[in-house]
Amino acid sequence: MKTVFSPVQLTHDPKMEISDGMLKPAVEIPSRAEMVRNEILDRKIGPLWTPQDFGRAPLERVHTCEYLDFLESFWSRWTAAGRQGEAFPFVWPVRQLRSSPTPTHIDGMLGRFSFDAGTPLGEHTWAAATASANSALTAARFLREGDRSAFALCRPPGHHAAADYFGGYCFLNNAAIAAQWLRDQGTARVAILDVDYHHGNGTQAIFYDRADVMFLSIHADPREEYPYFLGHTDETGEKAGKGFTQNWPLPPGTDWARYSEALEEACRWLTVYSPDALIVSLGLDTYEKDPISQFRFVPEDFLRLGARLARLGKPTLFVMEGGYAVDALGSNCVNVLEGFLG
Ligand code: SP5
Ligand code: ZN
Repeated sequence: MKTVFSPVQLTHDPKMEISDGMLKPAVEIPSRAEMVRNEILDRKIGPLWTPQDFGRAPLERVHTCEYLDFLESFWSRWTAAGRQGEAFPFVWPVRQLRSSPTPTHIDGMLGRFSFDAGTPLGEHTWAAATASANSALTAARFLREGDRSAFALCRPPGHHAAADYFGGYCFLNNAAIAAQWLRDQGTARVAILDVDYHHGNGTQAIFYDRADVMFLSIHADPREEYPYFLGHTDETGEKAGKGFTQNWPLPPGTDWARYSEALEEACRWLTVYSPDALIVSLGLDTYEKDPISQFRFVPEDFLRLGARLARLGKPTLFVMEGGYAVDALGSNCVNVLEGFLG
């Protein structure tokens, strides 16, 4: 299985984040990607490729131009406003407040294009996020060219980012961009299975009214866990997409026995839908020792997960999402890939 990764993805290097309402050391850090890359090479999963630059067009198929312009120009606006260091949003257009016209002040723009304060933007965020998206696109290209599977070592992650807002350490929705690109290349039906501990709110929002991209997510119950405001069982899609979104919120403390029941249900949906390509939003934060999460996967469970996904028999693109137990991240991630390869 080919892996795609660019060292440019390491340049987004936040020091702090606002987590649990407090300023804390950042957990979505460059060493995450380095740990996974090293494990890929050590365990000889396959060759490492650097991404091709797909330009802006495939990003615009998922994100609004206004949002992409904001991300791209953010750092020059921020420094022109006399600000320094990484930036956090702090005011949002909730409910009765208006989200248009778009503010011209950088503080208003930050709130307009985000949904949380936990996601620092820095000087190199745009470069790293576009490199991450290009890794997903390049891996998708390998599927189009006939590979049975590919791994996009995406970091920063993507599944919390929607068409016009960032959050949850995510800026560009790598999995959604790859899914849309596959559609545009002629892949008729794509399914995204999101196994990150957190609900993939951005991906769900992007494809909510569509039947050509199914979205399935198994995650911690949003009543108890971030992102709190999406990911409930009654969210099943709308309009043409009715029935093409499914959610399995699970309680804190969920272990493999409970998780695999939900996974079997998701696999039944996938079998019936029979997509031409499967994209796995691969979060490793279901691990029992993850510092911000509360599921109880042991390392062998990641092998089991990979093996189960292989049994679906579909061309499969793995796109990395979360996972913050950095020392174990490489081995847990490669366990899924190795489990898949058999
Ligand atoms: C891609 C991804 O996994 N994003 C996750 C973003 C989570 N941000 C909120 C973190 C809140 C952590 N609360 C932990 C409580 C136990 N200390
Ligand atoms: Zn997560």
